[in-house]
Amino acid sequence: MTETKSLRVGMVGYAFMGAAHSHAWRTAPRFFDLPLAPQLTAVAGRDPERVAAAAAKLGWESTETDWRRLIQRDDIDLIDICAPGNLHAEIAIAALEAGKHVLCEKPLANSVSEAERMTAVADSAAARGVFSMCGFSYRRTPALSLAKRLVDSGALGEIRHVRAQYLQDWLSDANAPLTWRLDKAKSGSGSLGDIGAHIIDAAQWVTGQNVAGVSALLETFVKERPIAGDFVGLGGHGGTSGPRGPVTVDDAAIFSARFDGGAGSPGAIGVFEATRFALGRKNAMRLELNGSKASLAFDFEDMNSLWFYDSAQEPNAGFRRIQVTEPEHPYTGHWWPVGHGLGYEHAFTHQVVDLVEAIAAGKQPSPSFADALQVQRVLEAVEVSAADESRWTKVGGA
Ligand code: 4PW
Repeated sequence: MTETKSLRVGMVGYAFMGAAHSHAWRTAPRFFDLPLAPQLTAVAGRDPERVAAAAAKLGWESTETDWRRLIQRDDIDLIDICAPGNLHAEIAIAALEAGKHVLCEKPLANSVSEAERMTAVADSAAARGVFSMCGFSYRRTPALSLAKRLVDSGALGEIRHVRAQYLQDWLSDANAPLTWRLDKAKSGSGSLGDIGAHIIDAAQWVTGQNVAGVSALLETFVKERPIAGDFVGLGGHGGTSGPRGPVTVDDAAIFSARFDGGAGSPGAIGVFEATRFALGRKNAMRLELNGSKASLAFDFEDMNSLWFYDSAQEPNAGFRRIQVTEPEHPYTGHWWPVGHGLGYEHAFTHQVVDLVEAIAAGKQPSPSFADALQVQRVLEAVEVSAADESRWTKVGGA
């Protein structure tokens, strides 16, 4: 028996996303037959004690305290970037130029110009067989993958409405700490880039249409929060008496949009909403499409379901629930029998599966940095529109 070649991974960052990615790298080869065997070779983080503890907990073989060392190491084939957005461009470009494949968390960058530079480097690296992918993990949720399959099959007809929401509530408490996600210099934007980017990507990917123009509002409800100190993570309580610092990002983003249609069909119109202040909504990442023949609706809080209404087959019968846990559905046949269902972490595992398969086949993985650059352009258009009293703003490059 020939031994499967390794894909030696070096990961930067080890907090929430780092834990999700570590789980995915460990789990993917246990449930899927992969052409390359992921090896959790090294994890990097600035604090030596914390990174050592994270490595032990998450299953990494060694540690570095400077991401540059990961890139210099010749026993690493792929750099997985789970660091805040202000580091993405520098790390990704250095890694690709050193011949390492890259998986980069979303949003791709903190600005369009960074994303453009990353995409140019990624495109030339791909020509040398060095590949990159942006971590829009929700694409790999089986029910959203099935939604894409249905749209591609023509089942919805011409798409007219796109309704996309990403609703969370972990910042509703005005004393939740001022973590890096609330610091524009590190995160680029707030709800807009952190979770709005996911619904922009999902809407564009499922419909096959790009957002061409927007009219937007951004709001910051809580202007100052307790300094985070050692706190790492989402939400939490930073106390009421200590020093506070300014929140420099949006708490909520809403915008209306026109899509570009493509291939002779008129574009859809859309509404988007991203907030971390929707009390009671924990991870309501939702997409609803209304086409000329049928409609579909997805809500991550009910992630093993896709709701479908076909006007020809079931006139006036309302939406039908498709239980997306069966072997014929995307990814699900590799998991549990008789419809036991999947969770948040599975999309990250599927992301690793698709990335490893693309690398082994010498093909560009999806979403590419170019796909993520298009999302970045929408984020920028939203900010430009919101800063100018919601003026209609064309998406750059569209
Ligand atoms: O992309 C991630 C989402 O899946 C975000 O960075 C944080 O986790 C906040 O929501 C979820």
